[in-house]
Amino acid sequence: MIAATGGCASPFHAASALDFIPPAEMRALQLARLQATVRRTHQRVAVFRERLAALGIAPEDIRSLDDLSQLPFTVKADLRETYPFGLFASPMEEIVRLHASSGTTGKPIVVAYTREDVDVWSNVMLRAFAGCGLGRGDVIQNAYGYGLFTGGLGAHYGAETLGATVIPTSGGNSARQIMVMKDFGVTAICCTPSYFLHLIERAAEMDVDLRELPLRTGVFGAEPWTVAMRRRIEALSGIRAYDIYGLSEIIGPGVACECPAQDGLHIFEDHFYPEVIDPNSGRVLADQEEGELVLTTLSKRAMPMIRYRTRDITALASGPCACGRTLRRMKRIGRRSDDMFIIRGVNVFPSQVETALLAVEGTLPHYVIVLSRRHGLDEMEVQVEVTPEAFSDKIGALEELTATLVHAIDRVVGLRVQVRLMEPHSLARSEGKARRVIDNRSLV
Ligand code: DLL
Repeated sequence: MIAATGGCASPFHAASALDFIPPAEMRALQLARLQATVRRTHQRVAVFRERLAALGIAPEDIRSLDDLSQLPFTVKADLRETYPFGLFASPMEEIVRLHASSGTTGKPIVVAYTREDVDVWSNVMLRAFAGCGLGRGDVIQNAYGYGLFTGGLGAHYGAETLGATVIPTSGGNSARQIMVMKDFGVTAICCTPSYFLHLIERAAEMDVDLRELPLRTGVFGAEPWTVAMRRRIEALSGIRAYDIYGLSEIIGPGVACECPAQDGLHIFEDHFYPEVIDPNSGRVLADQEEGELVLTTLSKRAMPMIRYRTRDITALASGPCACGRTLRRMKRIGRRSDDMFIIRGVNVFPSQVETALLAVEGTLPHYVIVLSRRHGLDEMEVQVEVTPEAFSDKIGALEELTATLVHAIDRVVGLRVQVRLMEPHSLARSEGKARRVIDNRSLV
């Protein structure tokens, strides 16, 4: 019998049990937890109670998982408007941790955890790591930032619960990261994919060949990265690079993670119920249809989220996975609905540009997109670093490479843009989430 909330004497055992249960059992568990979550949120969160009242819905109306689609969405603005604690469903005496995520504007959003929530979080992170083939005996270097960001502590507790050895390096001080990696026998690393690319470079400068170290696994997330980027990372470092997804509003890292099949991310759906909707109409889409991911927490106590609109674009995958897990999968997130920008009427996502650039030999996986406005017209320049060999080529060869890149971007995006080849190491590196777009259009 599975308890309605997380927790089990042996976390490792709990990990495998729920990842492989028959879908019908999972649905029954989800429904019981959903009903409990809706009742509790209705009782304790005024905003939610008022919204249900306005729609004439009572918690008892949720009789099936499909009934979830009657409930109103929650959006980021709800967190801002109730800042800091307005969506909490537990009193402060029961809350053991707060995290915060800063947006691009104004105040951060604040998220809360009870002791049970932290246990659930550790459990899903344990399952994420286990799914990437990690376990006791692994030495995990955790280079996600420790602090208000959920990445550091989320991965830390998960790695400890797994029984692995965790080294809390946090982000930054790259030379020390490489020293630790080499001297402490690190077998796995967690950080953003862009920061790992930076570490690959630092290692080369320090004459350390990552391929000769025991390092074999990377668990990367917190920002979009393409399959082309994964290939580059794996080829340069000799590791397997897994994608992990999550967001502060739902729990932090550990909402979903890849497995050895590297074919979509398994959602820990006993705790997070996924829907994909049409971002314009709000209609729930079928499996395989691409749209905005909406998540409902099924066991969160301090800050339950009902139908939270993530803005992340994906599709749910049905059908069995080669790894045998029965957890549903989602496609890797290539883009957010709000990182799209429009240039001369064409919708562009940074991930399209990344895919186009990395398909061309001679480029390095470091780029930035600069948007500006000249004489009232939008312009887009893609600055991309190229290999030292390419950079030292004759002018004719550089011109040819530029033309190839312009053409490659045009093919994917449908727009001829300017491309500027940059010397290796000339673009800024990030320790956390990379900034891929610099929009100077409002400056004019
Ligand atoms: O980035 C939590 C996290 C930490 C996830 C470490 C994975 C690893 P936030 O700072 O709240 O939380 O940012 C959440 O980051 O809505 C996505 O847009 C983006 N994101 C997170 N993981 C991925 C991923 C953490 N694997 C926002 N691929 C999310 C693409 C991702 N985007």
